[in-house]
Amino acid sequence: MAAKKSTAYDADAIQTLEGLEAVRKRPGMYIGGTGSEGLMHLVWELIDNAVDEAAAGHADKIEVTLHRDRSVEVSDNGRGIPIDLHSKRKVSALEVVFTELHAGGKFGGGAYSSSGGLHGVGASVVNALAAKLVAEVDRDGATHVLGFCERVAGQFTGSKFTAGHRLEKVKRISKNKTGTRVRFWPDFEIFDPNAAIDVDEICERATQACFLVPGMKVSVVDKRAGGRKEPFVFVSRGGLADLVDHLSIGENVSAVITCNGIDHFTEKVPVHGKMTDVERECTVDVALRWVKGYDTEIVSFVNTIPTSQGGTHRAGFDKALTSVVNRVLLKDNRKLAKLAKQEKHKATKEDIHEGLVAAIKVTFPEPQFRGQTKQELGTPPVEAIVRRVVYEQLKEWFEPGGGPRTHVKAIADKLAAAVQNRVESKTLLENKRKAASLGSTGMPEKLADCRIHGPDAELILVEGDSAAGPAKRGRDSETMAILPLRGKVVNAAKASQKAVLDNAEAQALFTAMGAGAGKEFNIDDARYGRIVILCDADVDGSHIRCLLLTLIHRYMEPMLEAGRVFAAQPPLFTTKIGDEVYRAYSDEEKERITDELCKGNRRRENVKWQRFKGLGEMNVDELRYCALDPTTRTLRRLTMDDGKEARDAARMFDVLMGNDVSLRRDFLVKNSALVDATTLDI
Ligand code: TSJ
Repeated sequence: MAAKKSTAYDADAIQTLEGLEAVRKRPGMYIGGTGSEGLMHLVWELIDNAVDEAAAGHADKIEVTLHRDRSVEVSDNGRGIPIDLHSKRKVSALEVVFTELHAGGKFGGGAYSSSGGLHGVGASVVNALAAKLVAEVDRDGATHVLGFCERVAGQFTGSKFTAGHRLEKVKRISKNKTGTRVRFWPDFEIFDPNAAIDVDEICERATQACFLVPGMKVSVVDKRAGGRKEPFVFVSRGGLADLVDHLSIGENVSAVITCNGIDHFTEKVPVHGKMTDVERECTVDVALRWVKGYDTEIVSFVNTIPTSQGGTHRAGFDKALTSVVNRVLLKDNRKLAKLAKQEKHKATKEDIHEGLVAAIKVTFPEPQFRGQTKQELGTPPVEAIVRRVVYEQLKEWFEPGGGPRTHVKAIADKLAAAVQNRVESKTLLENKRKAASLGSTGMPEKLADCRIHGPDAELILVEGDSAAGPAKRGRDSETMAILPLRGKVVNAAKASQKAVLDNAEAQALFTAMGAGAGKEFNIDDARYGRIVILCDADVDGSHIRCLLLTLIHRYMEPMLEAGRVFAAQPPLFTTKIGDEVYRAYSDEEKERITDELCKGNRRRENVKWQRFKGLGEMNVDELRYCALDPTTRTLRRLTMDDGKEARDAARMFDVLMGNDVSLRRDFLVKNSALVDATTLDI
């Protein structure tokens, strides 16, 4: 619908609309795309604005409603977007927010100076990509409304729209009631018709935001067809301490420790083109705890923005932690006395990170970001501020009179063991290499090695001896090495480093790779460029694959990161029609192929599928076809996410189900991406 001519649309307004047209011409530049992800961006923009108002201390309730007509509404009980006339444009500030690119809610760093800035695309982008938008502001004893039809400001009355800049007062309300409500109807001329809003993703993001703004209550209501009946409501009183608790997996070593403080710094910023010193106040909030195990989870934020790449706040935290652990917590530790004589008793950052769960947040105006994706905090003086706060408060917690003694001792024991383990396992690994049943080549006896090593060589881990024979015969012995796994593979999610290095199967794998293990692993030394896991398609096979992947994730992570770990996927079913062999990797595929085969006048019951035999029962040709020959086999590339999933599953093996094997099987079948049939050819 075009703007009616009841109000003359002035030159300024037309110019601003041209700005919004630019967004419609290149939506990808502003929101990444026109699919579901792009649509989600618009929702984030509204939610982030409301969260910023709450983070500034002006709101404590946010409501997100997904309406049946595909519109989305976000409201808060903050001060209400200002409605007074904007000095330059002679229209309301509210209209400017929704029509001027980059005006956002930021007003040049005034009231919102500690908010995101960089991550927000601005509310005008929401309007630019909406067919219709209605903003309501509660303040000064009334509800004020401004609508936008195809980006043009005005008022909706029933199905009629009248263009104009004036806000309508639609209701008298209590003087104390304030807030902002924004509802928009995405323009499906721009968005893919099936672009959809994922309510779970909204709940997840809302939960995260709640940890950053303690006391803020977020509700998410899904009124769409098939939506959840109950609204999702979340609030965190403990903030970062709750977040750390939420991120803790497994058994805790200590309670959550919190540190907070405020300090100031000055920085030079251009004011009217002149470099001027301005003083900034910086708030530091940190929460941390150790859990059993070795995984590290450290998250950091500036204001309400996640900094996945860390930055100066994270650096200050790491430095403080390393020095306070060594100078206070582990000072004169008896377990480290022997190592102290050789000057090997100092805990490294990596030792201290074992089992650490931490959340770091700093709050200050106009943060600088750096790095390719701008997800790293750059502001230099923040490092020293975080370092001071964390050092001083952890020192107090570790010293007598601070935290509970049992907790302090448990942390000290854990970190002393980490130091010991590191120093010992270095020698252990060297000794183990010698002690393992190694042939004259220094390689494991059971390894059938290939002739050429390096990036093009491949190490195939084969479950069981019976499959190893055909695998050896069917491979290309130039570049493919076979390592049969006979014994039990250690569960690296739970075993100590020492127990892992003691495990014969793990040793054979590390020795064959020849690149060390754990922190010492150096991918450049690897004798093979790829690892291929070849296990049966049944539950036991998935279990072994899960353990191998967990082992690789913990001790050879760079291989996984570089995308050099694969799982071979033997078919689940085969059938032979004449001379032609058909293979199916899932039930659906089996049905699809049957349909295809019965298009003529063949009857379904004449297509007899054979369930996959064990790898050990395959003949050389079958094995070559589905696991060895690069031109015919199907491999699935395993990712870091698969590694994490395997680790979590491995952790659960007995945490959740004791030793009940059947339950464990169900769990594996349900949860493991390791048994799903997503495939990838290389
Ligand atoms: F994205 C958005 F702009 F559309 C939007 C903004 C959406 C939602 C749901 C909420 C908001 C929003 C903005 N909530 N609260 C505010 N606050 C202000 O814009 C505001 C209020 C008062 C003052 C002041 O200095 O008095 C300054 C600002 C920026």
